[in-house]
Amino acid sequence: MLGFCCDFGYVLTLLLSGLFVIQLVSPLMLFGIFYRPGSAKTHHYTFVIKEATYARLCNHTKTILTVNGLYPGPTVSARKGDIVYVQVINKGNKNITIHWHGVNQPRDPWSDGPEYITQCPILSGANFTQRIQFTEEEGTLWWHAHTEFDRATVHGAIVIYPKFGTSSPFPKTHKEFTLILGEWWNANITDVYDNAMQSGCDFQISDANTINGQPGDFAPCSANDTFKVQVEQGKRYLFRVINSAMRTEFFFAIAGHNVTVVGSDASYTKPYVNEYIMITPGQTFDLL
Ligand SMILES: *[C@@H]1O[C@H](CO)[C@@H](O)[C@H](O)[C@H]1NC(C)=O
Ligand SMILES: *[C@@H]1O[C@H](CO)[C@@H](O)[C@H](O)[C@H]1NC(C)=O
Ligand SMILES: *[C@@H]1O[C@H](CO)[C@@H](O)[C@H](O)[C@H]1NC(C)=O
Ligand SMILES: *[C@@H]1O[C@H](CO)[C@@H](O)[C@H](O)[C@H]1NC(C)=O
Ligand SMILES: *[C@@H]1O[C@H](CO)[C@@H](O)[C@H](O)[C@H]1NC(C)=O
Ligand SMILES: *[C@@H]1O[C@H](CO)[C@@H](O)[C@H](O)[C@H]1NC(C)=O
Ligand SMILES: [Cu+2]
Repeated sequence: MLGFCCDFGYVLTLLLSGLFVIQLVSPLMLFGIFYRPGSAKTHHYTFVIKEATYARLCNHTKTILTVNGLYPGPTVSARKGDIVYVQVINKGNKNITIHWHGVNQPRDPWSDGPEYITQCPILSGANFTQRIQFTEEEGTLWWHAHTEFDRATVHGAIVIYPKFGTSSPFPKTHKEFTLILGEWWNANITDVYDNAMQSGCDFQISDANTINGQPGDFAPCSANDTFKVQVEQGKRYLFRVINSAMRTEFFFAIAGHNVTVVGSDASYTKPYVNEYIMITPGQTFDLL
């Protein structure tokens, strides 16, 4: 599955950096004594994993697993160089992990999330504090559950702003918006996963594609809930687009406009103008 490929890459990197740590541990400790991280800040978040009731596509009211009752979940924002501590309190009915998609996690492998690879799941009723350091990343990433199919509803954006005194290499924007593209199943997510595991067949196709948890106004009963942003003609906006879908690649466009890609997966890109983007699961694009 596309969404998970990257994580195997991490494991290799982590194993390699593990070897380096053994050799570098004393120079690093010396360095640690003298090094003062200028304006780096520490942020604290609390993620309560819990069930919440949501209705989409007419009658389909159901409980889904969420962080803090929100679907999509809260945005984690910081500046490059900052450290974020997230206390995950699992009040849900499942064992779960949270993964920081695309963050290198140097020296924090046990906070990285893939279940049974870098950490055991956080048991239902337990809590675990994860440390995330943005050493290289700048732009847009996301976090998501890394257990079974739970990331279908347990996910949110990560926004990493430039360090104080530095700025993004693209023109100033009037405002910015985060668009999390995703999928909604009327069925119970655990059942969708279990059915595929038991039958060996493909996963049941989702009932709707979503933007920030809302099916578009083409979908039944969603006219009042479609995600909308208000913009002023002639102004420049930044859209942070995240594909949180389990398995769907999306084409994304803004009617009557071209988009300029200026970043992807928390790295800046050479500006690229096109009528649309194609975005795969796990990927992010920053668009003007
Ligand atoms: C909603 O539920 C009612 C009553 O159960 C049923 O008659 C109707 O067909 C349902 N509509 C949809 C779109 O599922
Ligand atoms: C989803 O299905 C699982 C397994 O069948 C069950 O334990 C869980 O309670 C169900 N969740 C909801 C919200 O119905
Ligand atoms: C969570 O993990 C524990 C320990 O492995 C296990 O006993 C329990 O059944 C798991 N809970 C669920 C809901 O899968
Ligand atoms: C977190 O778990 C520890 C035990 O591991 C417990 O003492 C503490 O009260 C828990 N905190 C919360 C907020 O649940
Ligand atoms: C949208 O909201 C209006 C006013 O509250 C209501 O009359 C209408 O039935 C709603 N439409 C849908 C599709 O939910
Ligand atoms: C988008 O770019 C194409 C190719 O450069 C151009 O032909 C078209 O007019 C542009 N569309 C808009 C809405 O600017
Ligand atoms: Cu991921």
